[in-house]
Amino acid sequence: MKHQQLTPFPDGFLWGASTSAYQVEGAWNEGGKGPSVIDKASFGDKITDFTVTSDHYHRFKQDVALFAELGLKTYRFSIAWSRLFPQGSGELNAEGVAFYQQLIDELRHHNIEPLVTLYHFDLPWALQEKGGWSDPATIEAFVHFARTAFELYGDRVNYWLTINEQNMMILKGDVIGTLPPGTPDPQKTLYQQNHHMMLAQAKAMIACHEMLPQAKIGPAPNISCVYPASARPEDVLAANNFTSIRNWLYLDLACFGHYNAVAWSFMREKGYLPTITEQEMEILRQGKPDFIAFNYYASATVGADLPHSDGEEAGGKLLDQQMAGIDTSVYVGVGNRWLKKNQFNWYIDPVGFRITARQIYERYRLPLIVTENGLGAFDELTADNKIHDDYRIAYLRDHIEQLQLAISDGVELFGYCPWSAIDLVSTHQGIRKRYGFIYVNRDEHDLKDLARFKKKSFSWYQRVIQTNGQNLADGIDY
Ligand code: BGP
Repeated sequence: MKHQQLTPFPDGFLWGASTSAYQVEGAWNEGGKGPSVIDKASFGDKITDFTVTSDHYHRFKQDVALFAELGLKTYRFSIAWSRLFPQGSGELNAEGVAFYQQLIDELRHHNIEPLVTLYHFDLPWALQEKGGWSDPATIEAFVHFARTAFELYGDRVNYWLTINEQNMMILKGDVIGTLPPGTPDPQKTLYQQNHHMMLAQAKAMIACHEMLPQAKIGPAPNISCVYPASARPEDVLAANNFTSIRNWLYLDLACFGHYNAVAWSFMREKGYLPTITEQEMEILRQGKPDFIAFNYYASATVGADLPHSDGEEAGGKLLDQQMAGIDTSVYVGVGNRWLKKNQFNWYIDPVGFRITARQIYERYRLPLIVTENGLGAFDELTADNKIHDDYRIAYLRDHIEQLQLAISDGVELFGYCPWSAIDLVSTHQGIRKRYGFIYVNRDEHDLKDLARFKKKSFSWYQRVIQTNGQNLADGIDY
C-alpha cells in the first residue's frame, strides 16, 4: 500500500532502548547474586565471559544520566532473577532488591518509564540443577519471583514483559536454551519446557492483573515474517509451516490460549508433543496479555527442499538465533538474494519489519511495542574518542521509516526500543559485536577503563526522539 500522507508517530510514543541484565550489569557474583545458567556456561577463549560486561551494576547512575540526555522515554531492562532470589526461590536477597529499587528510582527521577523484563535467558543455576524448565516446580518459582517483583516495584513500573524470546530458547535450545548437554530426546524436552514456560507466563499475567490493575503486561518473543523461497505452492506451504512453528505457536498460546493447529500437528508428527492437562489449558485461556512486545532483527526465508541455484548454505549456521535452520520434511532455511547482510551475516530487511508488525497486529489486534531491533557491528573508537557509526544510523533510519508506514497501515504501535541502549556483551559473539548508542571502552579480554563515549548514532537518535520521529535525516552535527 502506498500512502499519500503518513500517519505521524502518536503523542506519548515510547521512544526507548533495551538491555538485559546478564549482558550489561556485570557484578555476576556481587551483592548476594546467585549464579545463573549464563554464569555456568562456557563460551570459548576467543570471546569474553559475562562476569563484568559493561559494569552497569556499578555505573547505572552515570548510564541513566546518559539515557536521559539521549531523551529516552522508556528504558527496557531485565531483572536478574538470581539477584533477587540467589537460589531461584526461597530467600529474597535484600541487596538485589535494593539495586533494582535504585535503578527504577533513578529512571523515574529522569522521567524515564521503566519497561521491565522478568526473565531474559538467565535462569537461576539452582533451578537448572533441579531440572530447570523441565521441572514443573520452576513454574511456581517463576510465579513467585514475578509476584515478588510486582509487589516490590509495582508502584513505579507500569509495563512488564514476561519472558524474552521464549521461541528462540526453544528453537535454538542448544545455543541459548536451558537444555543440559546430552539431554536425551532434546526436542521433546524443549517442547515440554515450552509448555511449562507458557504456563508460567500465563500465571504471571493473571497475577499482574490481580495485583496491579493499572499495569500492563505482555510477552516478548522474536517475531519475523517468513518468505517463501519462490511462488511455488510447496515453498509457500513451507513458509506457512515455519511461520506457525517459529511465530504463532508462541503468540497463539499467549493471546488465544490454544495451541496453533499446524504447530501441534508438527509436534505430533515428530513425536514432540508435550504432556498437557485440561486444567493447564484453562490457565492458558485465562492469562491474557495487554500488549505484544516483539524483537525483530531480520526476516526469514524458507523453501520446501534444499536450494539448487542461489549458492546459499541451507539452514544457515546453527550457532545463530536468526537462522531458520532445516527440517527437510517441514521447511529448509534458504538465502534471500533481495536482501543485504550485516557484518555478522544477518540479513537486513526493513520492509520485513513493516510486514511483521502488520502480521502480528492483524492476527491479534493488540497494541504492539518493539523491544529489540538493531545492528551489531565492529565499531571503531577514533583517537579523539568518537565513533562514526553511520551504518547504524542507516539501519535504524530505514527501520523507523518502515514503522511509520506500519502505523500508517493501521498498526497500533506504542513504542520502539532498539537494541541496545549501551554497548553490552552479545549473546554468543562477545563485546566486539556492538549495538549501543553509547560506546563502552573495553575489549574482549582487556577491560581498559570501561569509559562511556557517545556515538554518532546517539546524537542522531536524540534528534529522532526530540522530533517524535519526524526528522530521520542522516546528517547530524557530531
Ligand atoms: C536477541 C536477544 C538479545 C540480544 C540480541 C542480539 O536474541 O534477546 O539478548 O543478544 O538478540 O543478538 P546477538 O547478541 O547474538 O547479536
